[in-house]
This record gives sequence, C-alpha cells and structure tokens, in this order.
Amino acid sequence: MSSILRIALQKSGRLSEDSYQLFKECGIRFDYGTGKLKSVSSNFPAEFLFLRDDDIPGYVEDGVADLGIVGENVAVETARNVVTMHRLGFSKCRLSIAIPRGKAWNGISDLNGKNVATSYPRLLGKYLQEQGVSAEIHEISGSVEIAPSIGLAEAVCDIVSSGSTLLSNGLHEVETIFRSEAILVANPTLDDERQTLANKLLFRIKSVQAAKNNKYIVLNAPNEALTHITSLLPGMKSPTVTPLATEGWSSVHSVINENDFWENIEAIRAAGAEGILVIPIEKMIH
Ligand code: PRT
Ligand code: ZN
Repeated sequence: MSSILRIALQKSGRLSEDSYQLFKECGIRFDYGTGKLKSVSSNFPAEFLFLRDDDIPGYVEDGVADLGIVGENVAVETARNVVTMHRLGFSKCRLSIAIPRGKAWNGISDLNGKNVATSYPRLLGKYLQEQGVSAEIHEISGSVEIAPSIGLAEAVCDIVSSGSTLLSNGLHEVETIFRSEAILVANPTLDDERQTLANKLLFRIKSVQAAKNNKYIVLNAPNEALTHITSLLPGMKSPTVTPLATEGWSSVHSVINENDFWENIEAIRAAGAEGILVIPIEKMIH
C-alpha cells in the first residue's frame, strides 16, 4: 500500500493535547510542537498537518486533508461537506445563550426583537428559527462576552465550559442550544486505500476508548458466593473462575465498566468477595 493518510489537527489550543495523546495511545508516533506545519509518522502511514481549528473542516472537504479532529461546534457552524466518523469524548463544551445577571428571563421568546452577539450565527440562527424567535444576530469573531457591557447586544450566544468567563463578565447562562465534543471528520470521497487506513485508525481509537471505559478486576470469593458474584460481573464474555490453593475459595477475573464501578464494587464486597484488585486496561479489542 502506497497511500498515506493526511490528518489535520489543531496546532495549539483546546483540542491539541488530547488529540496528540489519542494518537500516542493508538501507538502512532509523530513529532509535534516543534513549530513545523506538518510531520510524518515514523510507524503508521500518516502525515499530520497542524492548523487553526476553524480551517480544518474546509481542508478536509477540499481533500487537502483526509481526516481531521475538530470541535463539533466548528464542524456544524462551518457547514462543510465532511463525514463524522467518530465522537472522541474530549474538549466537551456547550453553546449557550447568556444575559446580564439581574435581568429577568422568562424563556427564549424574550429574545424577540433583541440583539444577540455570537461567533456562531448559523447554529444560533437555526435554533432561533426552530423556536419561532425573531432576533437580530450580530456576528463577532471573539470576546463575545463583552458585547452586552459595551451596548452591542442584549444577550450573547457563546461557548461555555466551566462558566467562569460568563460569571466574570456579569452574565448568566439561560439556555443551552448545542452540546459539543471533539469529533473525527473525514472527506466523504476517500479512495479505497485511504478508507482502509482510516478504518484501521478508527479500530485503534475504539480499542483505546473501550479500555479507558473499563477496568480489569481480580478478586477472591468463597465458592458458595460465586454464582451471585459472577452475575454482578458480566465481563467481556463471562468471568474467568479458577480455584485457589485454599479449599472452598476461587479467584475471579473479569472486566468492569468504569461507569458502574463503585456501585458494583459495593455489591461484590457485600456478596463476600475479598482481596479485590482493580487494574487499568491498556487496549481492549472486542
Ligand atoms: O487558534 P485556533 O483558532 O486553532 O483556536 P481557537 O482559539 O479558535 O479555539 P480553542 O482552542 O479555544 O477551542 C477549540 C475547541 O475546543 C472549540 O471549538 C470547542 O469545540 C472546544 N472548547 C472546549 C472550547 C472550550 N471548551 C471553551 N471553554 N472552546 C472555547 N472555549 C472558550 C469560550 O469561547 C469562552 O471564551 O472558553 C471561554 C469559556 O470557558 P469557561 O470555562 O470560562 O466557561
Ligand atoms: Zn479557532
């Protein structure tokens, strides 16, 4: 195979670190942070392009890059013809409407006839239309949160994560219109070789994500409690049970989901398990 996959990543910003980390965990090595605009991987047929996030959907649509990692907010706002291959679960944020603290809010219809400042005119416009609200959208490219204090708008629609930017500008969030996370986007017309490479990458990403969401668990249990304990540990297929040297006891090995980890651990302990070890998993292949 002679093709090389071109992957666009944000050069430096809120998507960069987690994007670089993801490829590292997928076992794909490349240099970054050297100020270079691109870098070829030493162990996977991929070339990485380091760009501003706003330009990534356009480059992927035009085929300058085959794949890209971008915030879903930017992918939707730029409305380029790209395919969402996978949700990546990092750089989570929301696009919300906020108004000056102390101002009354009775619902989205309060925005009728008002000015709203945003860098997301398309997303906001669509939302207001769906809600049957007619407001004036002022597109500004940055520092949206200062718009009300300088008299440019009565409300803003901006990206929020912790909420501290709104707070320190005397604003308060009244309505979330979109939830976003980093996504892997692809050019819709990848040739067969590149599609094969993209699928290989996706397989690795899914294995890394599955491993992160699960833990390997090893415990000792009295034999009479095994049926109950194994029913609490569905594992990948079913738990592995081996006898211990101590008569009447067994060792149980399984995989447990991170989300219901603490609840299950309590139930497992209550059922008589002892010596419970919980171990991180590096890769998990289904
Ligand atoms: O230089 P370049 O153009 O590449 O980067 P950028 O400055 O345009 O984008 P960047 O790095 O700030 O964000 C990249 C992506 O990260 C966004 O498109 C979102 O998908 C996602 N993301 C996650 C965020 C935030 N969290 C976030 N908090 N993007 C922006 N913010 C900003 C927001 O605009 C506001 O100014 O942070 C402020 C709010 O943060 P809190 O924590 O105070 O609520
Ligand atoms: Zn940007």
